[in-house]
Amino acid sequence: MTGRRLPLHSLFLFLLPVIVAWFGVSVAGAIGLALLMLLWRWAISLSAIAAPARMPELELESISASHFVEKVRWSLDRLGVDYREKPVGGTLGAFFLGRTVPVLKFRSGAVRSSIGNSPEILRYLWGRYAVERPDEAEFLRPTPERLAFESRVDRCGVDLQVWVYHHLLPHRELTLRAWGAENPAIPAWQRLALRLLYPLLRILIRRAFRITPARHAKAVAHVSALLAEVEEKLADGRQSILGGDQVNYSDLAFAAIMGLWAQPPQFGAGCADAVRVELDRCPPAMQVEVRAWRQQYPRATAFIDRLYQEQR
Ligand SMILES: N[C@@H](CCC(=O)N[C@@H](CS)C(=O)NCC(=O)O)C(=O)O
Repeated sequence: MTGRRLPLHSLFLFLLPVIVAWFGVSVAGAIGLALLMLLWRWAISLSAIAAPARMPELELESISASHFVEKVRWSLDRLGVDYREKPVGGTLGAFFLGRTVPVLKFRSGAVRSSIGNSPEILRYLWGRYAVERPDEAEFLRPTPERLAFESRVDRCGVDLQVWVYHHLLPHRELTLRAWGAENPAIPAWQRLALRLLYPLLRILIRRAFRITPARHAKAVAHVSALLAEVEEKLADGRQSILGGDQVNYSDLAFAAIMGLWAQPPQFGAGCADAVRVELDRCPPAMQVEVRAWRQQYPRATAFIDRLYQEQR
């Protein structure tokens, strides 16, 4: 649990060649400096054991607008556990650190551990809280049917990333807003980096998601197929998509992932307001597709809206 001690060390590591060149340090001096850096690093490891940095018990690394984050955030809120959310600028983590969000960090003994990937995070929460808080955690109970449904919902989550970028990427200001460039909760240097790097990030996103008109059409078809299936299931008046009257995590996952296009006002429970792009500001073709989904799948859409209104 090194806290802020490691970033400072890393900064000096990058500066070291500049210092050596600037001051014309000799070979022996450069070796001495390298040894000092190693000693410093060792001291950080020892200090983390002797005096761990103060950290919240649970920390959720997020991108405020992310529907995968919302799936986990909603589950944490429903569990009623204390956690701190740490939002970062959209795409920066993926392209510069090689990781996606959500990431849940937590204290485990003397060290700090982390889990990425929303399904694994939910399994961790179930494993950890099922005994400690059985009533609150019951909604997280995994069953083969729920797990299978969740992975289909998650695949649609990827389709919705293709869908949203297909529509938003040509619009710089809208995309930047969604990434957090206007979100005061995100460090100013990240907001600036988003603005400066936008042309590069746009190319990288296009490549990463292989965004083409054909891929967009496929994404719409996949999302529509899942909505149609849920529409049919809900026809018998059930309260939970897979049956029964008790909402479980797979219902929340469905509503959170679909929340990317349905945009219920409660999405994010206040954490995503500064990145929201209201429907009437969205490109017309995007508005048409949202309205078509609402019209064609009224039960599924009402389910998302109601779950957000009543349970978020
Ligand atoms: N399978 C992952 C998908 C996570 C994912 O794709 N997250 C997106 C945000 S929605 C992300 O981190 N993108 C990279 C970035 O924007 O830095 C999960 O379920 O957590």
